[in-house]
Amino acid sequence: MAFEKRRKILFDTDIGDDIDDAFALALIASSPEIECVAVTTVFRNVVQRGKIALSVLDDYGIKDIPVYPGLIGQYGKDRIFKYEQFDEQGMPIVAHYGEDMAHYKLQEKNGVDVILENIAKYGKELEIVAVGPLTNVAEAIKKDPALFAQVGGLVIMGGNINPDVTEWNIRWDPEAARTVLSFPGVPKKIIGTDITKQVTFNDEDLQFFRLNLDGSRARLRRMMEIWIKNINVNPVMHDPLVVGTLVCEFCKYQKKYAYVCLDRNQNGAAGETWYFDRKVVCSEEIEVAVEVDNRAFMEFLKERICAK
Ligand SMILES: [Ca+2]
Repeated sequence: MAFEKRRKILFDTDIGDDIDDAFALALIASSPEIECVAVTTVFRNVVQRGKIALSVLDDYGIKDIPVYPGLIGQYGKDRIFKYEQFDEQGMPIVAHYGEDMAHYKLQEKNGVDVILENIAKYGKELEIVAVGPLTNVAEAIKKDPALFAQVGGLVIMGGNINPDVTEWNIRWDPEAARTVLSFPGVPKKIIGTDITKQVTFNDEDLQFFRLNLDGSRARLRRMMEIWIKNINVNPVMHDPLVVGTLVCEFCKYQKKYAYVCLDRNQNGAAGETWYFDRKVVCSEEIEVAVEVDNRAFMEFLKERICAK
């Protein structure tokens, strides 16, 4: 069922390594129900990520959504992927970045300040949609918790309902995830990989996107092919599902209390998300996705981002 109200969002993304962020941004650009006031990038080479974001928006005919670099996190210069290359300054080159994106210009302000400024401007009207490590969002909370408390909601891709599984976004900054998920008073929703892995392209889906991402969308197809070549599995639409739920309710949720594990040695691995039925220390209430209508979502995604 579609929602009636237009959703005002700020999109915080680590676009550029996994392919799903780019599809999520294409979905935002193709969805009149969503008004995106800003994009902020996070994790390592945030400038190249911003240029990739601008190129996707441009390819979808959107020129008025400003893109801001956020924080690189504590893993800025370590090798993470075996196919990874570095520039002359030792900064990792983002896999989906191409020289044809070099001319795009990011805004000068830092993403963390932009998150707070937009909360000050829009208050409860604004939702933050966070689909990368939660470094920027946590820093905004630390900088001005009273202001942050005025945001309308947080919609997060991350975690896993299975307590033994760590998920990328939480694992790369578990302290930030703890700060965000234990922040009281703000409505929160989270969709974990136990759900998002159900929206993986089957071979038919993949063929559809290969055929229909053409014209100005060919760059998105090129990024998809780079990802498939590097990872060698069909794309998984983690982040687009989160965006899709802003338009139609593709998921069912349960209210839980989320606890992010920071312990690297004893009681679990850093970045595990543990969900409880009642409040425990360092936890706050959150709606956790427990079910998805995966085929309905996939048809929606195809229709939206390949619309002629
Ligand atoms: Ca992401």
